[in-house]
Amino acid sequence: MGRLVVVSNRVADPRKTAAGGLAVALGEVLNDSGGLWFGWSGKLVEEPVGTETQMHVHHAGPVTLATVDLTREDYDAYYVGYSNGVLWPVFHYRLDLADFDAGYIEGYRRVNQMFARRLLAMLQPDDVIWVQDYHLIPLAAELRSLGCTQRIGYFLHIPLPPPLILAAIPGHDWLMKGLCAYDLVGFQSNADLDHFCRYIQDEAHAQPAGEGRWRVFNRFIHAAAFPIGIDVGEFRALTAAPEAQEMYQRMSREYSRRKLLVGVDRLDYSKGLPQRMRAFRELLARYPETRQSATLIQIASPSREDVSAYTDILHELESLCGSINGNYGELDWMPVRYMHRTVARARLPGLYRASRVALVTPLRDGMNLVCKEFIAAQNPEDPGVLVLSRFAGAAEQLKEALLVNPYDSEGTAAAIHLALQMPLEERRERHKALLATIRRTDVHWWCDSFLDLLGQAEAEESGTPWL
Ligand code: GDG
Repeated sequence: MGRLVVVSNRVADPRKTAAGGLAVALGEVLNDSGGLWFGWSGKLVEEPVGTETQMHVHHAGPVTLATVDLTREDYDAYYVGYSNGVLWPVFHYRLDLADFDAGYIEGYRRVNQMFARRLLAMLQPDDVIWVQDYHLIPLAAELRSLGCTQRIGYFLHIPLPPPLILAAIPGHDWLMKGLCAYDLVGFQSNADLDHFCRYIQDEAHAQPAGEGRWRVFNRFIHAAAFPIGIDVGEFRALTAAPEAQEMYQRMSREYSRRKLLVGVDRLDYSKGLPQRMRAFRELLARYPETRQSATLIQIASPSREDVSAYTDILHELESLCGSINGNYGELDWMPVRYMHRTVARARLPGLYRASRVALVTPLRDGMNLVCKEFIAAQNPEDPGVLVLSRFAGAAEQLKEALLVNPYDSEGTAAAIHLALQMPLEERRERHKALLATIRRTDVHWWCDSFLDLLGQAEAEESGTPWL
């Protein structure tokens, strides 16, 4: 395979220890092939729309990191407006939160065109390009219209909803046609893949052309599911390191008489945090013995605070935590410990390992990596139990978790109660199966299997007109 070129909204230096599993895994492949990683620098400049902003090029060993700045107007329309104000809510089935402003889609297209122009100048003939996530759906179409004939793959990290929900987006046909300019389109789950296949059949008359292959808009594309994983080895090493050990000891001492439940999420309306609090309140109400014996630690790390739906969810959550503690707390026990802060990555595994139950209950999630991190951090001799939403992509794989419907607070409370009481033997059996699954489909498997299939996909025929 030729040189790998990764394109994503943000670029991470894979050598930095704060980088997550995805950056590390992509970094490894980029290192092997001496690759290029291209994206936004994270910097905003005050230049007028349409001027070419600055490009920054750094070399991290054999990997080249190339980033461009955005103007404030482009950022507001492309990132805050269209990516996070339209695509994020709609793809998470929240049409009620979408803000369909015509200016946003223009800015989204403008930034994708600018990315295409800047990237094209850096491409080599045998490059293989891998575009990440919802910010950059039209990138391949823009590259193709400039004459790019290299192989281009795309992976969507968030869910893809059914055709009727997608059709609520003004310009959905343009957006989805853009996906068909790739050679391979990857999804987190079979459910998302199925929605894509239905859409291109219903709206674009796509014809099946062999396993996972379609003929659509006069060209062939592949579509498949690649559930993303974590670097299990790296996470277990992090769990054994001094900072996590120290956290584990401290939490175990502090909660020696109580069982700890843990939730770790970006503060996002897709994560179902108010619903989780209502289920926990239901647990305290219906099972009085839990009142003195269970404590929920909820980390809600700050996220996208410039989008108004995020401040609404913050207030709802604060009010629920306050009322649960006010109604059920005792002088020597508070049911909920809620933190609107980011916890250092090195300490997270210690917190996971000290917890008897993890509550991973999103209303929708492409995959969800927290549940996989929780499994990786457990002591196999005395593991905790995973309570997982059936609406997380991870639920397709993690069948040995206790699967719940997060909208049903009574049902979720009953599952949490079961988790708190689960006998050791059953905890071990479930954990063993879950650990085997996340090992088999770790982030390296994800990367390799995507790139293998992209390597097999036919390269775009040169000169094919596009859009
Ligand atoms: C998107 C999709 C898909 C969270 N709080 C803290 C913290 N985190 C870390 C977790 C985990 C990551 O952030 C969150 O990953 P998720 O997968 O759960 O969710 P999204 O951020 O929404 O990611 C998702 C993912 O892309 C990958 O494809 O799984 O479905 O929505 O690693 O540990 N990390 C630290 N402190 C925190 O307070 N250090």
